Amino acid sequence: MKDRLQEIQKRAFSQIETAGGLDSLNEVRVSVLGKKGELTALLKGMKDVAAEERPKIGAMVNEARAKIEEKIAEAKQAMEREELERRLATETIDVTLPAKREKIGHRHPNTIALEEVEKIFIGMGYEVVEGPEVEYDYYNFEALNIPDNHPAKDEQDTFFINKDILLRTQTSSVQVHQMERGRLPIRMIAPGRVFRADEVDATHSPSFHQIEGMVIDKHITFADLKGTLSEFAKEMFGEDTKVKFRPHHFPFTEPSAEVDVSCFKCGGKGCRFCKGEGWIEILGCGQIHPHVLEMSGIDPEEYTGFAFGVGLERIALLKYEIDDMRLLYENDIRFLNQF
Ligand code: 2U9
Repeated sequence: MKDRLQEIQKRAFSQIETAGGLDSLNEVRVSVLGKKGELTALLKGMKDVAAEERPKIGAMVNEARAKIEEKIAEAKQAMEREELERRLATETIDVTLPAKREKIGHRHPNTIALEEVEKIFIGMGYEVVEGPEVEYDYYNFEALNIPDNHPAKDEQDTFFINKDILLRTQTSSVQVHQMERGRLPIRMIAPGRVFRADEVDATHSPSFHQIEGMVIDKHITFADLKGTLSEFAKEMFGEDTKVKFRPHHFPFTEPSAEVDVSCFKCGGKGCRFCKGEGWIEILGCGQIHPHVLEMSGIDPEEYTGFAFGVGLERIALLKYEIDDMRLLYENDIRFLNQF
């Protein structure tokens, strides 16, 4: 028994010394000390040993086990140290290499244009108000002087959810809610997403964004409207921008106008950008129709007001000289990275 023990220990030591790595070291451990290992088998054979000899032999087996375990631990430590030294020698870091530039997100051109418009109107004392995208027919059409039989209702191809509920076609509904609250004066802009059953092309999308504005107070005149929108155009497109008001018709405003700005590319001489016109249309506006004020409980004899609407995408396309609206929705990172 004693000889057998010495032989196992001797062989284990030599296997540990020649082990080529942590895996083969583990193999030695399992084959000698494991459940089915040689040393364990030896212990099982103790039943054949004379009873008085057993404590002595048991102590010898335990001593051999401890020595082998110690030897394995030493070998393992040496291997790990060697591995560390090898990595330290080969894995060098060149601290003079330039750092990798972290990619950061960009604001969408719509967002940049919206924030710019908001900043201009906030500077003039307006508040920014938002409202629901799903609306009652009443707030989207009727309260804006567009009754059921009005041709404008057909022009704005509408996504109806049921007979009375729809996806708003304009953010004017937000302004109607604000009027109904009855807190005057009002000076607000209503930015947001609107929906129209349009086919997608370079200038149309079934979902786009508007910014509408409204002022209601005593003694508000068309001169206030002209002054406000001229100031907006100069701040948005440059100090030298000229503004032209062309008569137009909207059911919710009377009188109504469309506003052109002098082309900020050629200064009005006429170029490819303004299609030789020298002018670019940017928004619609007008004095709020007395009937619209009345329907929301505001006395048109006491209060007057003006309103306007701009297409946000239109502003973004003009500002950044983008010639296809679809680029604003595709989220192509190569496009967005430019802003
Ligand atoms: C109330 C009363 C009047 C809002 C107005 C326009 C003129 C206008 C278009 C511009 C391009 C919509 O995005 S677009 O297609 N809008 O021309 N909007 S006046 O008038 C209002 C709004 C609310 C209670």
